[in-house]
Formats: sequence, structure tokens, C-alpha cells
Amino acid sequence: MHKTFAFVIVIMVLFDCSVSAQTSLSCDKNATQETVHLYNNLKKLLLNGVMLGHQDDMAYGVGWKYEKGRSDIKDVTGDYPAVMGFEMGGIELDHAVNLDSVPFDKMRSFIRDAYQHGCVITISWHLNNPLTGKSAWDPSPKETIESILPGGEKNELYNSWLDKVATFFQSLKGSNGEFIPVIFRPFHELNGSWFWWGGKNCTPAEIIQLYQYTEKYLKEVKNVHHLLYAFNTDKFYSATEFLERYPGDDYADIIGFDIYQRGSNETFMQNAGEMLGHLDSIATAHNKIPALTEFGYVGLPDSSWWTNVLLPVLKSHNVSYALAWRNAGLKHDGSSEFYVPYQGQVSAGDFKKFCDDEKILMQQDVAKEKLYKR
Ligand code: BMA
Repeated sequence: MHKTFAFVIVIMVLFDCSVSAQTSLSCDKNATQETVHLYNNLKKLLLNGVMLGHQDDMAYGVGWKYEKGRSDIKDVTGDYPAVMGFEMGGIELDHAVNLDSVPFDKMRSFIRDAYQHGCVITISWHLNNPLTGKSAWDPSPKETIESILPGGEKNELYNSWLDKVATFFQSLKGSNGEFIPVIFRPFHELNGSWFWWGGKNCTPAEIIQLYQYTEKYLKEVKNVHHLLYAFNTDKFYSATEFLERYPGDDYADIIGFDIYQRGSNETFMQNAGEMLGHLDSIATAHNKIPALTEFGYVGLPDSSWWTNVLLPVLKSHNVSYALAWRNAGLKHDGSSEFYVPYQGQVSAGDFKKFCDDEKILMQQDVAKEKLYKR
């Protein structure tokens, strides 16, 4: 054996460097150590199972708000989800609460708490339309993206929004002063036409430019190096469609899609199965981490949906995590919105079985993995 080669092997064994572990990220060569470890560990964990996630899990549930330590998932299963989702819409406007009324101060402490307990944190951003000043759901006019890119009349405004986003991310610190890594999921569902950044409201070239611009601004101008980026679409039918608005391998660590059940179990299983099949091959070809970035079946009317419908789909594919959407509870119009059961809900028993399955990873499972360490 060549001496240098032997030396490298010895060093690798001594420092426990697995061949596939990366020392820096393709999206961010200056990513913090904790962020690189998280990335490598998410890759490793793919072989073990799917982490269950839930949006706003610690903030509120059906019939309660801000009760310390409470979570609908914990109430039903005895454990918290492994992935905690949060939303930063409203931060760009200097609001003290996000668009779902969660105070950013509270969010910051939930994030710290989740990190200390070994969870993964992911944040979405339903930012307002910078051109019209209306909500994320205001698609008109089509010039929005052009107006916020360099040279556009709203470029400075958009930069000032990114400054606020960066300030929030930089306020997330662990007990040793280290930045808390976050999976940032901007411009989600970008093949649908309901947000100003998606579908018919812009061209693929425009959203790709905006995605890249946003990332570069956060990294190069604001020095934010503790983010993994999650690129995600809504329903799609082919790899070509999925990749039409993909910003490139240097701009995404995680790739996925959002899916909600609106028809029969069979249709959901077929659609989810097909999309996850495409995702398996895209993730392999591009060396990315596949995830179900949002899912849900509003109101959960089927008492065995978790183990009969969702679990078999997840078991047949590679999925790092699956994030259930928020338990908003009763709405003004009398309807209710929730995506995981609360105590007594018809699917609660089955949900517990689902969470107890060895394929599903909860907070206690991932805490053992020490995701932020080598
Ligand atoms: C949507 C709904 C809205 C919410 C938004 C941002 O899917 O849940 O009620 O305001 O996400 O969290």
C-alpha cells in the first residue's frame, strides 16, 4: 500500500470519518460545523426511518394555546415529533407576531427548546407580495419578481426584508453561543399558482433567479451560514416538471413536495406513491435528501388512515421527514383545521400505533442520534 494512502486511511479511522460524510456543503462552503453535522446525520438517518414533523407543534393545538410543554402529538403518543416546523411570514413587516399570530419571541424560545432536545427545525416563509403590499396569496401583477431582483423598483425593499430574516436566524443560538441550524424552506409549492412566486405568476427563469438571489444574499451579504435549504413543489407528474423550477444542486440540500389528501385513500396512495417514486430517483441523481415537506388530511375522518394509508406509502420510499401541517383548531367560520389528532379524536389510537412503528422516528429517537454532532 502506498504510504500516503495508508496514512489517510489511518487518519480516517482515527477520526471516524465515514467515506460519505461531507466536510462542507455544496450549497454553503462556509456552513457551520453543526449545520454540516446535521446534513450528514440526516443522510445517515434516511436508512433508519422517517422523522415525524409537525408545524407549530409546541405553540398551540386543538382547543389550547401556549401551554408550556404541551403538544397534541405528545398528548396522544407520549412523545414529541422529531421535526418542529415554524413560519416566519410577518417578520418582513416588523410584526411582533407571525401571520398565524405566533409571537416571534415565543417562536425563538420554542426553537431553542426543540434544538436542546435534539429536534430538527424547519421554517417556511409566506412573505407578502413586495410589489402590491398584499399577502403571499396575491398573485397579481406578474411583474413582482422582476420588481424585486436587482434593478427593480422593489429591490431595496426586498433586501430590507431579507435583512430582517437574517436577523431572526442570527438570533437563534444554542447554549454555547452556536447558531441553531435551520432547514429554511422559502418559496414553497412553487409549481402551483396560488402564491406570487409560483406557477403562472412568473416564469421558471424568474423564480430560479429569485431563489438563487435570496440564498446568495443571506450567505454572502448577511453571512448566514447555519441554514440547509429545502426546495419543494406541490403536486407534480414527472421529474422534468419537478426540476423545471429547481435552482440547481448548489442551492438545495433537501428536496421534496407538499401533499394533502382531498379525495379517496386510494387516490392519495397512488399520487403520493408516484411522486415519492420520482423523488427517490431525483434525490439519488442529484445527491439530495428527500422529504415530505408538508402533508395532511384535514379533519382526519378515517380512524385507520395513519397505518393503512400513510405508513405503507412511507415504508416503500426514502423519506427523511414528513411534516404534518398545523393544528389551527376552530376557525371563525366554524370549520376546524387540524392534521394530527388530539386526545379523543377518531384517529388518535391509530396515530399512536403509527408513531410506535419502528420506521417512524420521534423526538426521543432522534435525540439519541445527536444530530448536531459528528
Ligand atoms: C396555510 C394555512 C393558513 C396559514 C398559512 C401559513 O396553509 O394553514 O391558515 O396562515 O398556511 O402558516
